[in-house]
Amino acid sequence: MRDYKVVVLGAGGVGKSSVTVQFVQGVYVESYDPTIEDSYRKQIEIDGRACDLEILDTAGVAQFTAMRELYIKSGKGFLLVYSVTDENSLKELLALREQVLRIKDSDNVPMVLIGNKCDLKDDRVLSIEDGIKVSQDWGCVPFYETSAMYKTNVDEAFIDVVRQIMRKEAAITAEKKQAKQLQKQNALENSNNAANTGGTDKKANDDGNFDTKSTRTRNTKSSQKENNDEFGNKKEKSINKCCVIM
Ligand SMILES: Nc1nc2c(ncn2[C@@H]2O[C@H](COP(=O)(O)OP(=O)(O)OP(=O)(O)O)[C@@H](O)[C@H]2O)c(=O)[nH]1
Ligand SMILES: [Mg+2]
Repeated sequence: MRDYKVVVLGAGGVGKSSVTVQFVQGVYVESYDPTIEDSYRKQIEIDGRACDLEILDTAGVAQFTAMRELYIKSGKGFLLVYSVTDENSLKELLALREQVLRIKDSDNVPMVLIGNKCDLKDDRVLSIEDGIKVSQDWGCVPFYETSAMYKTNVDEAFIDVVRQIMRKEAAITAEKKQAKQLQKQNALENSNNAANTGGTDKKANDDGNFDTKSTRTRNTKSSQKENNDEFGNKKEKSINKCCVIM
């Protein structure tokens, strides 16, 4: 079973704990008890794959946020939560996202944007469009309006971020596999090349016209030709070949 570490971030009181507890335990917490740090585990099957989720519910209130950097370092995916009833909570997320990207040193971090408390119609100060705009500014980060109270879009948001982590891991694995294959192919070509060079040398010997230098020069040239792209630029493979021959 694969481990997926998801971190829930956002300003104080936006509903991070309520959303998390609704997802993990299926209950709604009415009371407000500011979080210092809570960790949850949930096993879930996503796309036929068993996943072990570790969810870190972080503090939003300023006096408890000292550990944020550590949480971000350890997280693989992030739920960035604001409340549709609190304009400042969305503004705070902009800085939080910057912090995530900086610490992860990447623009490609599994992430969802959540506008929580969408059931509070009378208290709403941020529209769906406000959320969509931010999601677009962030390069079309998936955006969900949620209600922890009614469990609206809660599962969907968590599953989305886990899927993003899965996709990212699959892409990294595929890249590694491709690099390995390329390495193997290069090694094979190099050894073939070395064998060819030996063969030509032997023929030259048979003809009684032994000239290692000219044979090598000829091989190098032909290697260079076949290893140049259509614009005459050297392909990386040719560098390896030349290294072996020379
Ligand atoms: N109506 C409504 N109230 C919500 C919703 N989500 C959370 N609340 C309420 O908002 C208050 C704060 O929720 P929490 O989940 O504790 O907020 P938090 O983001 O974890 O707060 P910190 O831990 O201090 O950062 C609680 O009283 C919740 O019951 C929601 O979707 N709808
Ligand atoms: Mg909390």
